[in-house]
Amino acid sequence: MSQQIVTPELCDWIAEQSRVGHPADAILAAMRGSGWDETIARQALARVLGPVAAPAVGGAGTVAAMSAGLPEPDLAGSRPVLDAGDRQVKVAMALRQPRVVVFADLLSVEECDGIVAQAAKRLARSETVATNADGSEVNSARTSDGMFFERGESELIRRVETRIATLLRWPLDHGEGLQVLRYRPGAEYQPHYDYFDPGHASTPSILKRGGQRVGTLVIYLNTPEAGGATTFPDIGLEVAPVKGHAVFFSYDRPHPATQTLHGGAPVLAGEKWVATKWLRQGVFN
Ligand code: PD2
Ligand code: ZN
Repeated sequence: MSQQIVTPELCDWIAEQSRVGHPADAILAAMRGSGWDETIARQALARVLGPVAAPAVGGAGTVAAMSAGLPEPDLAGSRPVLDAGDRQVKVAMALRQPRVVVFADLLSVEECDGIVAQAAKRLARSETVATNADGSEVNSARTSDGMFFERGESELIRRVETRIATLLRWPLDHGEGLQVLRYRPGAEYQPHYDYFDPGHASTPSILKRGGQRVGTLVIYLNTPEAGGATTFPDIGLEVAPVKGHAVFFSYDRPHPATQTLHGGAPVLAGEKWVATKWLRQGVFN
């Protein structure tokens, strides 16, 4: 096929296949078999069948089974405010495909300051800085400083983790410990995927502990003076960091077709602090 676009005829065909009982993954397989690019095919499926119309990591098959396999806030009814147990959280923006949701006021100002204070004592350079042949430093993908909290290690961390589990309807024990990053002016996080690369030698051993990552929540702990947006290059989205707000996205399999490439744009002035919660398929201990 030369030019591939999602036409009304293609959408009608997908709707008919679904109506007669074919699950989304069978429709995807048929499309791929007749030469459709996987990303375009998934976009078309999502447009016709809904937000999670793609085979889940576990490969269950039907649209209903797929939607059960990912963290997902309860966005039914387009309510502007969600009940996260101990706090009402605003939905500032929601995108279906890829699933990206921006929350406002997930954390209070005091909670943000509390996490920064607890993390600041333990910050270390995030990445080993590589050196060129002449000994000068190579700019690594992530030029921030970071640390990990143990899950549930303080009352504040437990409270925030419980809220996240309620909001995203994903068991608390399927989450990694919160990671805090501090970006100074000029620091950035180049675009990457958060899932573990299936082709990387270390991945099988990483997956023994909790399986793949299936979702990410980046919480902004301060508002930088300038720069530092979280960017999604595949979909042209930039989320401005605002203290207490957060951006959530999920990915049903470890593949670029999920369109979850994302990065942290350089901080231009001031500092940027974030806390990231990665969600796994299974129990992470
Ligand atoms: O700080 C960010 O905006 C950012 C961007 C990309 C954080 C992460 N990835 C991450 O923690 O995975
Ligand atoms: Zn990331």
